[in-house]
Amino acid sequence: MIRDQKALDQLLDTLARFVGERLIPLEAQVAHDEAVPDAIVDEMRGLGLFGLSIPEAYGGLELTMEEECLAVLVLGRTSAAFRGVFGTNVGIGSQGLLVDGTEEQKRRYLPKLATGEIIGSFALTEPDAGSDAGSLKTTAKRDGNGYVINGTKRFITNAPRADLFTLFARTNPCEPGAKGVSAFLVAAPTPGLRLGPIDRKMGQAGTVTSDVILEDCRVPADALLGGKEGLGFKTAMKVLDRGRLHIAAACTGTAERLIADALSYATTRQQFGKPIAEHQLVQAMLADCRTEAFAARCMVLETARAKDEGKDVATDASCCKYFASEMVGRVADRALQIHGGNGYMAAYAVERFYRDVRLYRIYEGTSQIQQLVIARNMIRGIAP
Ligand code: COS
Repeated sequence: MIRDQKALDQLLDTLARFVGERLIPLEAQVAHDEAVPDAIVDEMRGLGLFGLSIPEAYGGLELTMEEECLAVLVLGRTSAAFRGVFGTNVGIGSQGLLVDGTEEQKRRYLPKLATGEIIGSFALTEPDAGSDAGSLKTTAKRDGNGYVINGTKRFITNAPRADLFTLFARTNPCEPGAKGVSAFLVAAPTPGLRLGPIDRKMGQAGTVTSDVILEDCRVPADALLGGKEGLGFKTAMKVLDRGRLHIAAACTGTAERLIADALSYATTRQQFGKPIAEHQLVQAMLADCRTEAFAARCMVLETARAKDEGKDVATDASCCKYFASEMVGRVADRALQIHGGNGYMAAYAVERFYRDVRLYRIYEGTSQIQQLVIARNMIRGIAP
């Protein structure tokens, strides 16, 4: 749903200029330094990027899902490292609070998340609980007027920058599955919470992840999200439904960037006496990229509109995440192929994007988990 086309066009225009003039020129530096410059983070704050999805009542821009996806399509046209800075505040680091938090919890944290004064992070995954999120082992034991949390969370995006974790732990040891899980709002620093070293990764240099280790970490009772035990798994699933749509938009934006780079290369690079874009086998690769990215764009925007209408989009969000993340992998592969030997060289952005996009098929639910969700919902008759 688009509330005000003119205001949205202005925002998208500003974002496109920010991406083109400020972020793309810094991509190689950010990959080398593995850090986004502070000045750029300040500019992101000024543009309201941390609060894209947070309601205006809490200081955010309150974009609808369709508007957010359109913004992310633009932001996806540059390195994931940039979106990584504010992405958790827009998505998994704020949405649990937004969908299931108490009014008091929302008022305490959302305004600061919206301005980027604090960074939110989502701590679900563990060393032995990845796709099987309901099997997590971290415990939160009721103790007097609070809880004591013990366990290790793994690959936690933005943990080294985070001031607030939406953290999932088992409050009912007798219930080994999803029903025994609760969500907590854990501030950092808190005694008993420490971070592992920053993970070394294949790509996405400049996005930071690490373990979050909890050793007798005591939190007050009002850190329990929504004030009720046993609802944490459902909160996580609702957050991921939305996150999957956001990621699908990011994948599609990145595919569109890669297509632009491949087209520009193909129309200038000469072989056999003419630009390689005039060779039909190169044209086939360009056409396949365009067709698939267009399909993903249509899927994402239609699903976003359905979500804005209040429809249950769990199945279609998984379809979008599954298709768009696999699609951008194929597009990156073809874009690299079009660049030939140059595509394998670090001097060309496609080499970096090829590594960066590999993660999209894994995080916020692997392709196999998306297939499982889609098929399960079809069998249960929840999805047509
Ligand atoms: N929205 C709301 N509730 C949901 C839901 C959704 N999208 N999906 C499931 N639930 C509810 C179910 O309705 C069920 O509730 P009841 O017990 O009241 O019936 C409960 O949650 C448990 O669901 P289910 O039985 O389907 O859970 P499973 O343990 O079988 O796991 C999958 C389901 C595999 C889908 C889940 O574990 C998953 O998404 N795993 C991937 C996790 C992931 O994406 N990790 C990435 C890291 S986070 S960045």
